Amino acid sequence: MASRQSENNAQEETSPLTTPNANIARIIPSLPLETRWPPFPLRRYANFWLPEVALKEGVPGVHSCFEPRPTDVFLASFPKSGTTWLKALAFATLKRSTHPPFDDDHPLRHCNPHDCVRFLELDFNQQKDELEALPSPRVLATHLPYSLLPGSITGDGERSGCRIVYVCREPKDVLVSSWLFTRKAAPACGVDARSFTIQEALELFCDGRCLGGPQWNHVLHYWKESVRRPDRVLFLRYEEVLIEPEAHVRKLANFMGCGFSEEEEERGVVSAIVELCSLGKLRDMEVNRNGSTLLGIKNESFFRKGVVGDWSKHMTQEMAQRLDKVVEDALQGTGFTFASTA
Ligand code: PAP
Repeated sequence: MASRQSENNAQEETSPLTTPNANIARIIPSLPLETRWPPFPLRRYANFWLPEVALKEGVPGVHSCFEPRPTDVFLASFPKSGTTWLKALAFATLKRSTHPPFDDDHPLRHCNPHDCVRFLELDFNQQKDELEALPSPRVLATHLPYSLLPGSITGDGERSGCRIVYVCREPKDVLVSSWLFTRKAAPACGVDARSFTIQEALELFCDGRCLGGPQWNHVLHYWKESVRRPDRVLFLRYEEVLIEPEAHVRKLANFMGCGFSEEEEERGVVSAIVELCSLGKLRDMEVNRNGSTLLGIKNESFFRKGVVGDWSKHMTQEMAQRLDKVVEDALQGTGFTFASTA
């Protein structure tokens, strides 16, 4: 029990961590292993449970070879918190002069958002040249915890770091979305996860033993940085973006240094971006109905209900209270809460 409390303790997790380096790969076999959340084996490194494959290749590659540009924008999130949506909104906003949202051949009409905005740590070594060839300003994404991003991105010494946009979501909805996604997507990785129950997922999630977990520590560290450096880290809440998408697109644009002009406002560019990136529109596109992207996972798996509170259809009140209590205990004294302040 003592070790679990220590694993979940938010104060401990957000203290400065040693910088990972290209040697992570060598110590992987000695790191704690978790194989119960399909489909990937996870290893506990620097207080977070991460896919073994990302630790072997992506993270060392990012730390040793990735060269951020001052104009880069990074979209960060814990998995199943609104990443796909944020990718679409940020890409459509930042690239609107080249790709106006009204265009019939807008990239989001024939590519999945995960193909428009790549994950940095996924196959970094394979996509290095591709990422380097992207025109500035680039928009890239990551599920890595803040403490595992290279200092060249977060800012160290003389460097002020890149802009980071983080999207967070209420833990019970994240858990249910992750669990359903796992069952649906695992077969693409050759794993049958039909017998993976919500009870098993809950236990693992409460212990932080899921991809990127503990979820609340992932969120907390980005939130703290957004309070410390609001000009560099923008913290968004999925639930609030759902309520006021246009206001959030304007906020996103201002933060990325490409605020909307009056003329654009008059032409309805903001609402066109929101419409283009809406769940209904994206889900209906041919590429998202029949295509596949990341690791061969079907694009349709990234678009489900996109609502607040769907956890209640899959979890009992007792299960919900258990997770709420774990999160409440872990966040005690941090000043952060998942309750929306809007
Ligand atoms: P990822 O981390 O694997 O990329 P991510 O996009 O963060 O996944 O999460 C998927 C969730 O975002 C799904 O939530 P649900 O399971 O509760 O329904 C998905 O439906 C939702 N989502 C995807 N696209 C949109 C969108 N355009 N608008 C609102 N929600 C969306």
